[in-house]
Amino acid sequence: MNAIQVSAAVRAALDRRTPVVALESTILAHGMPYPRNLETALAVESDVRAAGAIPATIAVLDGQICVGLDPAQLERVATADHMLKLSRADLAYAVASGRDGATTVAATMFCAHRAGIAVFATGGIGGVHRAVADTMDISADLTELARTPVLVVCAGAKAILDIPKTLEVLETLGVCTIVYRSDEFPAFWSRQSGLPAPLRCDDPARVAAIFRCARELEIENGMLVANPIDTESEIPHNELTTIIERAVAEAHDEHIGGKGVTPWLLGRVFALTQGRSLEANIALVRANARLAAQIAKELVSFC
Ligand code: PSU
Ligand code: MN
Repeated sequence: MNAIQVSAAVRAALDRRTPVVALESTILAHGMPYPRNLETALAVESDVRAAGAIPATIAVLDGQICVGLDPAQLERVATADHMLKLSRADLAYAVASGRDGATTVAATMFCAHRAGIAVFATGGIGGVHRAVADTMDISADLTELARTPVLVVCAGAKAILDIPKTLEVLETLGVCTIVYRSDEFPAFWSRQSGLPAPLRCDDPARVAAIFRCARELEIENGMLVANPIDTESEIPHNELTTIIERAVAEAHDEHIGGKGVTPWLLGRVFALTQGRSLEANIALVRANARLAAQIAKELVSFC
């Protein structure tokens, strides 16, 4: 079975040891409305190229895990209304049934590693949900970070989550969590979360050196690099507090559960901020792609 199809451009980059950055597709299919999702996908890919790396957006199309999408495939992911949301748990189902699906952070890490890609950029990772005591809802992104040696650049954990518990779980799972150029762990749309950075690093070359060292030590975990959103694009933490509390309470009242929780909450925060959250989300994912490309370049120059 050849379920993983690596595009010619990504294959050539990997063979020539050109830096490659993996990108996920759930953010496109379930995290942003059309047409901004497609514009963002194209902008993020060109940001990666401009920074000297090759983008590899990952999705499942007709049961094929595609690593590296062309513009028509990106459009299909951004417009199709039948895209499944695929975590590790769902990948084999989607492949065996010939389905289309967008990959979450967890599934994208898995596929990237299988394809030989070490660096991956996203917006915000999933984590421990605020209602965890009732729902046991803890994103599979955290367990994937514990088991798959891929470096994930994000803007922290989404502020709709319980960030203190998310950081505790990352520590328990042994995931090296580094904040880039800040002493505070960022909260996705905001630079601040009120929580200290577990570790701090100010230089892409050092981040690459740490990842490389983890490989040499045979620490088989992933690594998380949290890149705070820039000051001009952020929505300050205190402005979001009541909006997020309201969205979380509404999700509970509407009995939103399982895979639907994160997309639903992102949609509610979009509505309650009159679209400001989307502009922040686009700015942060583009910044993460640029940083990931810099780290990927440092990583190839090491070997
Ligand atoms: N980053 C974004 N928007 C998103 C996501 C990340 O800016 O929509 C997606 C990722 O695919 C992540 C998922 O894996 O949200 C988390 O979903 P869940 O909480 O169901 O594990
Ligand atoms: Mn969940």
